[in-house]
Amino acid sequence: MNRFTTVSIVSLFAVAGLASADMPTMGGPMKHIGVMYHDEHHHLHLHVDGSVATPVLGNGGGTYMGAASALNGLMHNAQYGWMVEGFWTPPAGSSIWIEQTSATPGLLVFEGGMMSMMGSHTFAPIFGTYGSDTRYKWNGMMLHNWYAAAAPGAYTATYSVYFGDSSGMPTPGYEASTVTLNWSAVPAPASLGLLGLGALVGTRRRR
Ligand SMILES: [Cu+2]
Repeated sequence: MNRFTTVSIVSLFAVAGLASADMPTMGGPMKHIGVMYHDEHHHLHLHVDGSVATPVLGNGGGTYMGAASALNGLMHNAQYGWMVEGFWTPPAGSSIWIEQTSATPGLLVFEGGMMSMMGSHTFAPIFGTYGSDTRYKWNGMMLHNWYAAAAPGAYTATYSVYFGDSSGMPTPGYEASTVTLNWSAVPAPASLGLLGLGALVGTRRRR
């Protein structure tokens, strides 16, 4: 075994080690859904940041440890984040609820959180994923959930945001607001890393 072959094997192990210890990445800059409440009109207002392009469900083939393993083998993205805008609180006795009213079949959602607190992300299935409740009681902290899909294509999900009691029953007298989010799922060229490594081995051997 010559010196160059040894180097190649070491780098192969290094690459494999990094892949398994990886945390999933957002996939791009944050794209916030601003949630405002106009008390004088008793209605919630939603605004999606239009300055960030449609998120891409990508990075397929990643292998993650622990709770994040929910994303293993799936294209995924966490750019969309629910964010309270302005200073307001829900009406007395009410919470903010987010209900997924429709979505493209095959779109999966897992519970995230703030991107700066990855350890707090549960990756529990939400919004109807794997039979979970389509409604989610939101505590008002920035919430970047993980969207995932196994098949390429265009995906959408529509949400109704409203004030409700502890069981999710809408609070009378307050209007809900709806928003539709979009993604495109584009499979990553999974073999690229290995091809790159192969080229590296070839280069070293030729010397
Ligand atoms: Cu954010």
